[in-house]
Amino acid sequence: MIRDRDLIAALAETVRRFVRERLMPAEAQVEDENAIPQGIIDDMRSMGLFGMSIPEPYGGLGLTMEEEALVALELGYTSPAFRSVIGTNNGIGAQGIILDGTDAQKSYWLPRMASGEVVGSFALTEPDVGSDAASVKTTAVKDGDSYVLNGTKRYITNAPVADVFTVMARTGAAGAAGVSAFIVPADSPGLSLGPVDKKMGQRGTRTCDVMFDNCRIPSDALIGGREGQGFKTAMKVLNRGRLHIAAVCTGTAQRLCDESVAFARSRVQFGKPIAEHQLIQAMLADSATETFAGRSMVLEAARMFDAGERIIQQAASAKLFCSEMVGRVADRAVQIHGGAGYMQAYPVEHFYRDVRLFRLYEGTSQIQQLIIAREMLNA
Ligand code: COS
Repeated sequence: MIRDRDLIAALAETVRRFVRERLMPAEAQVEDENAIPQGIIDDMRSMGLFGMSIPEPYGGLGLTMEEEALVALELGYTSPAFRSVIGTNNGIGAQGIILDGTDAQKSYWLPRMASGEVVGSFALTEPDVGSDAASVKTTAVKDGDSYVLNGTKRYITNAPVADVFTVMARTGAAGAAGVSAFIVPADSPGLSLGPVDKKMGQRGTRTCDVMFDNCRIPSDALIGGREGQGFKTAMKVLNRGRLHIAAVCTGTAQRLCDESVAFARSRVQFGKPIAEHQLIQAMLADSATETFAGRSMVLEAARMFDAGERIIQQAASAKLFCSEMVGRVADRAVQIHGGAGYMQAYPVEHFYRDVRLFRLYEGTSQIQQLIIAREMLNA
């Protein structure tokens, strides 16, 4: 749902200009330094991007899912690390509080996240728990007015810069019903971070382990004030997150199409630009068609989300299709670039590595297939 077409068109246009004038020129620097320049983070803060999906009463822009998807399509056009700076505050780091938090939790944390003063992060995955998210082993044991957390979370996006974590931990028996979600400030005693992970791509986005060693937090840190709701909170957060990721994938696919067209026009072989060779045209056409399909799918699923429909299947389908699709588009982009595509001097080289993650996080492609089939069979 788009509430005010002119307003959202203006926001998307502002983000498009920011991406082209500010972010794209910094892509090589981010690759080299594995960090986002502080000036860019400050600009994102002043544009309100940290709070684009946080409701207006809490200081955010309160974008609907369709509006958020339109912005994510723009942000996807550049290195994914830039989007990750604000990704957790709008997505998995804040949505648990937005969806299921108490009024006090929302009033305290959301304005701080919306302004970018506080960076949020989402801690579900563990060394032995990934796809089987209901099996979290990190424990939270009630002790008077506190909970005491013990365990390790793994590959946690933005953990090295996070001020607060949404942590899924076990308060009850085995399975989904024994999982609760907590808001854990990064400076809680007993919380420590592992070394920054060395990854295949998405340089500039930092992940690391988060360890809890008798980490004591007040009992009002329990999201929603009710035990046993954490798995459902996490799943609802991921429904929305998967649509967002699908939009980012599609934005990246558009960038790869544009890079491919530009290269194909300028590269001359057999006496003419390779764009005039039909085998190159076939790859361009396939990539453009798939990108259009992704865009259509994301926006339709986002509209359904805004209409309050059950979109578990559609979110999983969009994530599955768009993450696999951008992998194919990146592969063709490298192919069209030929040897140049293997060189770091051309952006398609890092996008080829960057997009690999989209098929893994927020649920692998195989998990999306399981979710889609379950929804079909249980209907
Ligand atoms: N949206 C809303 N609610 C959901 C849901 C979803 N997508 N998926 C499950 N639930 C609810 C169920 O309705 C059920 O509620 P009831 O107890 O009231 O019936 C509850 O959560 C437990 O669900 P279920 O029994 O289906 O749990 P499973 O262990 O079978 O879930 C999957 C299996 C694969 C769906 C789940 O573990 C999953 O999504 N894994 C991937 C996790 C992931 O994306 N990890 C990446 C790390 S985060 S970057």
